[in-house]
Amino acid sequence: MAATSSYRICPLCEACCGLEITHEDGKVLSIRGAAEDGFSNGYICPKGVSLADLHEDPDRLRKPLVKRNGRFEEASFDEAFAEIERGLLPIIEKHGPDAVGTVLGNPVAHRYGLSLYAIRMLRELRSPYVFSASTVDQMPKHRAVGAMFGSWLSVPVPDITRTDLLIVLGGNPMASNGSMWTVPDFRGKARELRARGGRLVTIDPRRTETAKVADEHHFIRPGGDIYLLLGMAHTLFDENLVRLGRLGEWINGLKALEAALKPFPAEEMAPLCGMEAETVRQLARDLARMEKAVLYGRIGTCLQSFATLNNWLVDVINILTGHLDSEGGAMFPKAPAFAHNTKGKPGQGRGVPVARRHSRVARSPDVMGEFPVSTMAEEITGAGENGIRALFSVAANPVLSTPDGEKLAAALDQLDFMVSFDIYLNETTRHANVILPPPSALADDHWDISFSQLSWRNYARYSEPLLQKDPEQPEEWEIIQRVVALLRGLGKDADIAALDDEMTREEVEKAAGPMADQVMAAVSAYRGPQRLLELELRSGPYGDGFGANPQGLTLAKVKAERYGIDLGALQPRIPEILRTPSGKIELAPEEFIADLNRVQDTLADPIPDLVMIGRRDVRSNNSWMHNLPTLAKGPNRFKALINPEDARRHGLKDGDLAEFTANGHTIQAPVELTEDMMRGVISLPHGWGHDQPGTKGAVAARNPGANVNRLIATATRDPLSGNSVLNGISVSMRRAQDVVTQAAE
Ligand SMILES: Nc1nc2c(c(=O)[nH]1)N[C@H]1C(S)=C(S)[C@@H](COP(=O)(O)OP(=O)(O)OC[C@H]3O[C@@H](n4cnc5c(=O)[nH]c(N)nc54)[C@H](O)[C@@H]3O)O[C@H]1N2
Ligand SMILES: Nc1nc2c(c(=O)[nH]1)N[C@H]1C(S)=C(S)[C@@H](COP(=O)(O)OP(=O)(O)OC[C@H]3O[C@@H](n4cnc5c(=O)[nH]c(N)nc54)[C@H](O)[C@@H]3O)O[C@H]1N2
Ligand code: SF4
Ligand SMILES: [Mo]
Repeated sequence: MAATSSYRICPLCEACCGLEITHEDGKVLSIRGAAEDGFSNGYICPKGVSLADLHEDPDRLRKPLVKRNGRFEEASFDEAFAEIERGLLPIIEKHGPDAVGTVLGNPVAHRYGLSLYAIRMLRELRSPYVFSASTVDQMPKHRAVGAMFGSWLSVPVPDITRTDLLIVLGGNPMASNGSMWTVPDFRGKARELRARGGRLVTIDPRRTETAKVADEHHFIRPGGDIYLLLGMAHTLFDENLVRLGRLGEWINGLKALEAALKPFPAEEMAPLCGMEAETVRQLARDLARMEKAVLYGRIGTCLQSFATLNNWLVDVINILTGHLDSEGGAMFPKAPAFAHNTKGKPGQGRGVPVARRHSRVARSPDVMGEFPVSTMAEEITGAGENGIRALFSVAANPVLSTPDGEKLAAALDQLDFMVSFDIYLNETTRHANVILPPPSALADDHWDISFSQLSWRNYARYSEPLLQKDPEQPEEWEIIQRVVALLRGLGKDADIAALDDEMTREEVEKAAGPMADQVMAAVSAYRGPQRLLELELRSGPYGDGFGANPQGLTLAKVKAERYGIDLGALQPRIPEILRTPSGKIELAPEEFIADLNRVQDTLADPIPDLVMIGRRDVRSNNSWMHNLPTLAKGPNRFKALINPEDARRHGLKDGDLAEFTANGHTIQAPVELTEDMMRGVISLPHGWGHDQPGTKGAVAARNPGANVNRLIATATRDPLSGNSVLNGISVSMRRAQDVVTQAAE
């Protein structure tokens, strides 16, 4: 076969770049950014290039693993499903579905088949014990926008190509490529912003890669964002800068907000966030003064105790300065498929449910249908007879990604049965009884199920499978559908195509009522996740309405355009997007106002001597891409960045190995001295610690790093969202006794 060039949307991070991949006989020859893709304009990062490594990685699982007598053995899918039937079903029969927990990891959001069928599995299982990476990440954002706009995913994103001022708080898009904001080629867009006279400002305890391409950078004390944001919001009222504009008539709670902000003037807040009062006020004035400006907060604002309040206040400030839902401000994307905020009656809804249930041990409320992932270990070991006895881990590595990995690993060992849907035998899946691997990502088709709802521009893009999968190997959705069949008691040999037909039909009946037959007939060309996508596209906001609007989108039309269909720049969506019971933006939700009391209680707290925060690197991705040679080469990335003054105080020199202690655990990391760090702050990346016995990752094991999450206790959360506090952790630091200076390669 001659070399072919195929278009492929990168499934690795939120930027969703379009790639051009040449391949021949199942081998990847080259990967580059697709220049003609108007969404990502040819952008690609080193991780995108490493898709070839991922495809070839000899350690990536091709066959299921089944644990027998404590050892993993390769097995056929048939044997693996038989093992699940034998090991899992009796547990459910005896203890009910509540005995089964599920933990979903980050790649679930990046693979639409996995995402849609994992949801189907959760519905079938009917256990409330669902956990995910969202509660060590963006849950505070969902909690905030849910209360304000009535839908978990109505997240406004910066309209970067039209703004004149972008303030980035606690995000580093130059390394992360953007998050809760799909913005491929942030660097290029930031450059254009500055070229047209606009300004980029960063606020971060580290002078980051993004700070280095910005006009202005301010250090902020970790966890200090709440004081900064309160001081800014206070300033807007204090200096009479509030301009609601068009949104005025869609707002509830302005007076309550103003009253609640009274105790938080910039002068009192500034020392608590480590900034000057004048800077806090000036930032508020700059936003208020500019016609097109936007404040964007990301993970730095989420991994702290007042995370929901931070995320609320970011949008509050955008609203008070007239920048929400307006050109060049923070705008709501309108996705062509799967968006809750394009369904139902426009402008009003039921809002979002919270605290319908509470976890058994910590009594932590559910948010977005989940309990905090930091409660998972105690829900296994501490809930007695009623605890979790079996677990599904779906593309998740919580032993490295969630607080106190050691405690969680011990809890996983106490499970009666565990099934992992995963591509690696790693720190988490090594605890499983069965691991079920999907085919290579390059053998899968792709639609951005989550990120089309967070995009800098509205677009419909789809990519076909690029390589043929092994015919013996089921697709990932088929693997999950077969587990669903097991849960239904249909046995491992069930006809899953028929079951998929039946379940899809049930879903269509709910949405289309008496039209169900017609709708099912209209989408009969497809099956599996493609059929669900076709249904969503055609019934979506740009869809053909199954014929009612012949100009509208169908999957066939999207497929016919190699680089997708441009649906235009972001447009104002208020009031249409609102799904609150009042039909208004709730500016001052009661629970948020009440949580301000907790802020007042902290005003006199002492400031810790040394705290740890996280960091991302362009050549790394959470915990699972450390086994790919193209990314692993170059200097060691697992190192602690510290300010030279802190190093001096602790007798450390550049390159020394230091010990960091907290939560009863100690880890070691080499230190790098840099003025880029704020004093009193140490930056260490998460996702390392590949030295566990019984894992399979030869490249990763050569440079294992250590698991920073061992230093973090499970109990510290933002009470409103259940999100873990992972940054601003007080640690002690000293020089390691036996210094093994690791020369950087
Ligand atoms: N201290 C600290 N901790 C953090 C963070 C931090 O900033 N600081 N960040 C947090 C954040 S934002 C996140 S999102 C979490 C991530 O937390 P997790 O989602 O638990 O961790 P990942 O490292 O993304 O692990 C993904 C897993 O999916 C598997 N996988 C990859 N692709 C596929 C696939 O196509 N199918 C299947 N079935 N499996 C696949 C990988 O092998 C791996 O086991 O970590 C969090 N942890
Ligand atoms: N290359 C690469 N890209 C990734 C990932 C990856 O691991 N590697 N992970 C992906 C995932 S899962 C996510 S969620 C996104 C995250 O995307 P981003 O939010 O952009 O993530 P970070 O690069 O960790 O940037 C967070 C910044 O917050 C700062 N910070 C820490 N504590 C505080 C604080 O208390 N206040 C303030 N204001 N700032 C603070 C940190 O110094 C850091 O610069 O990235 C995604 N993209
Ligand atoms: S920025 Fe993200 S989506 Fe783009 S190539 Fe890199 S990993 Fe893939
Ligand atoms: Mo994340």
